[in-house]
Amino acid sequence: MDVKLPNLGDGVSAATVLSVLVSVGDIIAVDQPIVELETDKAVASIPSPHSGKVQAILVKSGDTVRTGTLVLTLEGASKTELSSDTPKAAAPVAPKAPASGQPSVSAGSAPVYTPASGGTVAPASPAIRRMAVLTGLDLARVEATGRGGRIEWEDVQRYVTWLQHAAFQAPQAGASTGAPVAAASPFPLVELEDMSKYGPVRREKVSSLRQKIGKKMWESWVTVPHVTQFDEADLSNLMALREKMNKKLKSKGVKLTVTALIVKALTQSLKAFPVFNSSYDAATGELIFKSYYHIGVAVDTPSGLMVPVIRDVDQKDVAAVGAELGQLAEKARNRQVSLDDLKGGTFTVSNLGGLGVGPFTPIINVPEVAILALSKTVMKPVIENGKLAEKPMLPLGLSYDHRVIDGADGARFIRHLVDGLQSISEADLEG
Ligand code: CAO
Repeated sequence: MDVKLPNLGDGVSAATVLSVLVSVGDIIAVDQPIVELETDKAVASIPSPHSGKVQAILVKSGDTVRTGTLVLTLEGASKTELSSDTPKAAAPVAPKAPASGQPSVSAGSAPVYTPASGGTVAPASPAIRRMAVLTGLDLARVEATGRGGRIEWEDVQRYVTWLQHAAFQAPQAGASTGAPVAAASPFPLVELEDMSKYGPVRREKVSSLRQKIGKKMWESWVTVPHVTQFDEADLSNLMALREKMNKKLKSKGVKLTVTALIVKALTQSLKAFPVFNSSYDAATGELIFKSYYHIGVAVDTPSGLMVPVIRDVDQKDVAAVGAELGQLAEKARNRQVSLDDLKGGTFTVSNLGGLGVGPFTPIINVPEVAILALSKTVMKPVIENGKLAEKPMLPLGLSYDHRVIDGADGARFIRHLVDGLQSISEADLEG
């Protein structure tokens, strides 16, 4: 039986095979990851829709694959084991070998690279063109190696690595510190001294997901001027409401967490301040206002941070939002989240409160323009109507893109949110 690549998700036409996770002769189960793919957006593994014995493998690391590409053939697979749904690309990740064709750069040596002659810019994806506008990178100098003469991210990486070496006048080849050969980095490289001279060290390859996270964080940090504003909300009302609702929902097997209530309540503030639910297209100087409220929730997984997205939160009741939050977080932790689950967010919530920490400054999940951090709710003494009272206070941190949001708007937004959380009622939590 043939196993072909499923739909890779909206807008994803091709992917690169990072690794093949099975071998000829393996007996595999339904939903067992068979290959890991990398797209412009994410790294994901593809689950097998059938069980059986692997007869032949038709792809290898580095191949470009598309929806429908034949991945492998199975013996002894039963049609009854076919998933009824089209399987989706699922979860991240595993260590990634350096992509073939990337320049090998010994620490300290100049990568071999011949920049394009300039003048004409080869075709490139909108993400690459936007990055070039934002950073002032001259794409006409980038040697294009993609299909049909397109500029790929790897081409940009090679060019930037070469520029970095040129800019910092790296030592000549042969002056290596003994570090292993490195793949091209998506970040500006800082020259490292040999740390083993101070004591024993151990080098460990980071996973592809870690590299993706790092790249996203770096892109956000260098392209978006961040401001973080802090406040706190008295959750007495919200926690009492949560307890009451959880009693009602117990029979349905749903348990609402504080995160679910806040994610739901937040959409009212986003509606009141639409710029917080927008993206900024710096290339055209336009704000893109979204009439949908897809909230990303940062999930701590064994492989690293992932941000699955709950769609149309404003149209769902809090029970549906809570159930979806639980399912997506579970899928993320089990590496079963699909590429589509990770896309299309308009605003992100990051709750580290369960880990017991105080206020922190979250990094904006670009191309969104703001992110909300939730920290540990603690009982605190507050003065209310002239009397000392003990209240569960939730610290909030709001980071926003200062290019498009002024401090006063940030203050108004966070006050609106705090007021909304403090006066929350069941009506606010309906679909
Ligand atoms: N203050 C105090 N306690 C909190 C809390 C907060 N802000 N948030 C959660 N908790 C506690 C609750 O007591 C909860 O137990 P109860 O059942 O008694 O309510 C317990 O933590 C567990 O909550 P949870 O984690 O199971 O569920 P959640 O919906 O609150 O959070 C999720 C879900 C996905 C946000 C969380 O599991 C997670 O992964 N958080 C880490 C996010 C992260 O890594 N952010 C950093 C990204 S970089 O900015």
